[in-house]
Amino acid sequence: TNSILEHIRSLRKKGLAVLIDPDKVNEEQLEELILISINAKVDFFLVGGSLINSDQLENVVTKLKEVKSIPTVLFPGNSQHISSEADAILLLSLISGRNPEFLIGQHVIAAPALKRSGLEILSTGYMLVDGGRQTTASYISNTTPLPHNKPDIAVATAMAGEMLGHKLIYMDAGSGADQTISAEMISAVKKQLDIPLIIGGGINTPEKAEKAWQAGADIIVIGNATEKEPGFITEVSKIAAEPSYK
Ligand code: 1GP
Repeated sequence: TNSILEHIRSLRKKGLAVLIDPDKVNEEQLEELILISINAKVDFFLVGGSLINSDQLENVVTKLKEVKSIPTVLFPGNSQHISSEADAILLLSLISGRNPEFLIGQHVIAAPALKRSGLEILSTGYMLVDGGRQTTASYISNTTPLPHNKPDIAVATAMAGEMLGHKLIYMDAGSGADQTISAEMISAVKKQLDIPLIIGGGINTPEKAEKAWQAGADIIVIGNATEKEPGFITEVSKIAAEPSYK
């Protein structure tokens, strides 16, 4: 079924996803994040990251799956980051980069297991954008992120991603980015896209969240800032509840 994709397409509000890095949360913190997310009516949990050093992915997914009101979507760094317990997976093709391993290589390795898993597959054109410092994602993927101040490259890349059949575009400045993706880049890309646009990386104030939504993000992803201060989820969700700009 395409239930999660349909859910994303039908979002009539500013979508909010909370990213959980299995390496960074203990059981107690996870419980707190879950409670706050339920109250804040978060739309999705994303679970994963470029590098997972612990063996906690499966445990975290199992815990999140107890929450019936919020779907759990995997955000894998490679072909090993699969848990059939989740609802769906962002099958990321790193279209900002030129490393075949992350464009198609890992996908070939993962395909048989993905098919067996029964996970809903969300084909996603994934674009890393320079956020002012080297991120784990660009280091691990051995790719150069898109320049911060070149919206035209971002537009052409996202267009190519949609034309290739991706169902979603995710532009990411990387976890803990100093600079979020500019409003100019978000709105330029959004204007040329008919598929939902996900924006993340360095969103650590309600103002930055609002700016990204206002520029045209359908879903924003918050990770780092929620680990530091789970109450951030509540603050951001208050903005999400305000009438949409679109
Ligand atoms: C990173 O877009 C996500 O892949 C979220 O970034 O951790 O900086 O919120 P932050």
